[in-house]
Amino acid sequence: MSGMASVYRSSDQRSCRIRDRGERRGDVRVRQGPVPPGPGCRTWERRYRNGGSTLLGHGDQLVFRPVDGKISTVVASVPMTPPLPQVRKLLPAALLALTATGLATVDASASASANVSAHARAESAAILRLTYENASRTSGNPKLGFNECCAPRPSIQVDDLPRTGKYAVRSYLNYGDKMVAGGTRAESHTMDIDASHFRSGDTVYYGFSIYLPSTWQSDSREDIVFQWKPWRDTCEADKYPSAFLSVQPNGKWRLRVNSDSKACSTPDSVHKTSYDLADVKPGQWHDFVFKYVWSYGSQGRIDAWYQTHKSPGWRQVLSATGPNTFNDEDDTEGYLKWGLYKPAWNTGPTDVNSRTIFHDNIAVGKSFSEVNPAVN
Ligand SMILES: [Ca+2]
Ligand SMILES: [Ca+2]
Repeated sequence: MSGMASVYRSSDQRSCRIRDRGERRGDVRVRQGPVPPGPGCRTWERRYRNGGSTLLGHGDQLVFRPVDGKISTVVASVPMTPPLPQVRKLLPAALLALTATGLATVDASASASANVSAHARAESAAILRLTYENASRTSGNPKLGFNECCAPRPSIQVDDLPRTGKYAVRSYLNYGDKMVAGGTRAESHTMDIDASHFRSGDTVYYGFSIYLPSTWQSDSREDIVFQWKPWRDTCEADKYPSAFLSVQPNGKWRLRVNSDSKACSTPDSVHKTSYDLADVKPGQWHDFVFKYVWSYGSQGRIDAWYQTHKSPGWRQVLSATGPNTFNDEDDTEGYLKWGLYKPAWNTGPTDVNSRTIFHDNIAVGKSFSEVNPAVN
């Protein structure tokens, strides 16, 4: 197993940071430090707990691997050309595509980068929009990540059953699949897509559409199909998602919201709230739009709208105020995951032994129209 981390300068220009890209307890986690004299973060040196060290530049990608299941070793650092601009989060989609093209040395082919640019021009001003219309499970975004098991059997692949256009992404999970990132899952994630990250204080719209096959059977335990997941703070052993959408045994779409005003969250300190949003309808695309005012305090708010492709007509299904995320350190943010996560299968069987689900038109933006999953 390997992971990724990024080195960058803080928004106040006064510190350098490396962000943890791992989910496992003990994955490398390097704290921020002051900007050194001279070239600043470019010559910032950090020592890891195993005694290793490396020189890293601003925006460099850092590849690491766990040793003995808990301590990481730097195995390579990959300079980026050009370095990422500080204001990446504010760049329009077209410029984001150019930034992604600059990452081609990491994991993107030239053709994939070209597709990113084409998509950015053709589509809305959304911060992120994944339509899968280039017939790739990355939707042309080389920084999209996957938590999956069981090669060569594909867990996550593009499929010609779309909400709009020609393609969507299909996630498949089987009881007995080897656990990945601490659970039984087949999920796409945006850990390395900084523009999609969120934290307390942000106001963000999210849109996506989910299709359940007509053969979908009710199960005794939930299926988690979309997550808003923050990284851990240094003082935290593990962490719940801030929110996740699930299919419940009672046939409802349920949003679970977890929040904590304490800086160092423990399982006992987290406040949990659940909202049933709508009925689950196999054989239909379910369109969702969420507006989050992310806050670990009373300013938090979640509005949600819903429709199906067979019964178009948006209706608001949630208007909830109050805390909806965690009190985290300045450089701790959250990312998105979608697909299938079946926590019950970590420990035993349930009433079903396999699951297939489809997602399309996953978007992050500043307005309903930017993220509307019913339009291409
Ligand atoms: Ca599509
Ligand atoms: Ca925290």
